[in-house]
Amino acid sequence: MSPLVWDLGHIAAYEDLWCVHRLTGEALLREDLAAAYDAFETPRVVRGEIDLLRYEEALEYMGAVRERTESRLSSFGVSELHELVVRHELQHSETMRQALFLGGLPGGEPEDMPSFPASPEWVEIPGGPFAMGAADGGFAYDNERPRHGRDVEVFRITRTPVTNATWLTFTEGGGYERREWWSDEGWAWKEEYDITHPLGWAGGDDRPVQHVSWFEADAFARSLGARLPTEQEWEKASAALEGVGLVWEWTSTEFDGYRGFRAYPYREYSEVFFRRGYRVLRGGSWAASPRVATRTFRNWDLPQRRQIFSGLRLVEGG
Ligand code: AVJ
Ligand code: FE
Repeated sequence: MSPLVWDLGHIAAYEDLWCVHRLTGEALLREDLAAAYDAFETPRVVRGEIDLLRYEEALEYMGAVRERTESRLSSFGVSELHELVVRHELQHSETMRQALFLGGLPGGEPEDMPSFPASPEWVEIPGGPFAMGAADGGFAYDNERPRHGRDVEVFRITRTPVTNATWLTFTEGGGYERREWWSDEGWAWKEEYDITHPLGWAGGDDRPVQHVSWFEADAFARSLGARLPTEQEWEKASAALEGVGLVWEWTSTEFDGYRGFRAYPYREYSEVFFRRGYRVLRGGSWAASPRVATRTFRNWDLPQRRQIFSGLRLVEGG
């Protein structure tokens, strides 16, 4: 993860870049900070080793940027770029909560979560075509467009997320020892890092499991003769599901652009992550804003990641 102060400076730099520099053509407020707070020029591994603004300085920088943004609104109006920047900040608040979780600090765990049954109800989703992706009009990320037709076979999906209690059955039933339930890559990862349980347990038995990797989620599903949903199945079923938006839900789909994808407003938001082994997560989490996590929103992460607030639900058939 990044040091928390990096996120603060990055949120400010991103806002200045899009809400002032790109919108009006003016120079950045702090050109000297641009490289340090650019996610690609300064990747995570080095963020802890370079000079960063101290906490108070970062807040001051952020305040100055916000004033600049506001003062340009009267002549330039509110644009899609502003919405991009609002959602960017909201996404980074979730990233910061992941760091808080890893550090065992307040704010890294949900205050409360609803309860769900250990034996979930299965909902049948009829096969046939449906429109996938964000409709025209309104803000959506580039990777949610273009909206396009997809066909899925009939399948059954659990109405509610997998709970801690159900995960415990897997753990106690040899889930982390039964080779046949794991993919080759998943097994190698589990062995190398000696993984024997989720990275965290929040709430009681009947709360959604979180902090499981894609590798674990995939093995868990196989242990029950089920599988993870594809992202098109998830999106088609989404209106029939309960408990969406509590934990991100792993899908079996590798992150890629929809046919006809066009990068907007910059390639590094999504395109550079396509076909690089990232898996799509859907829904949202207790730490995510519903303004970001819509039913067409696509999150992605590597299959070994588990500091994220990630759980799953199951699918059969299809
Ligand atoms: C969509 C959560 C994968 O954190 O890498 C933040 C969001 N993009 N700044 C990420 C994002 C640029 C992105 N995820
Ligand atoms: Fe960012």
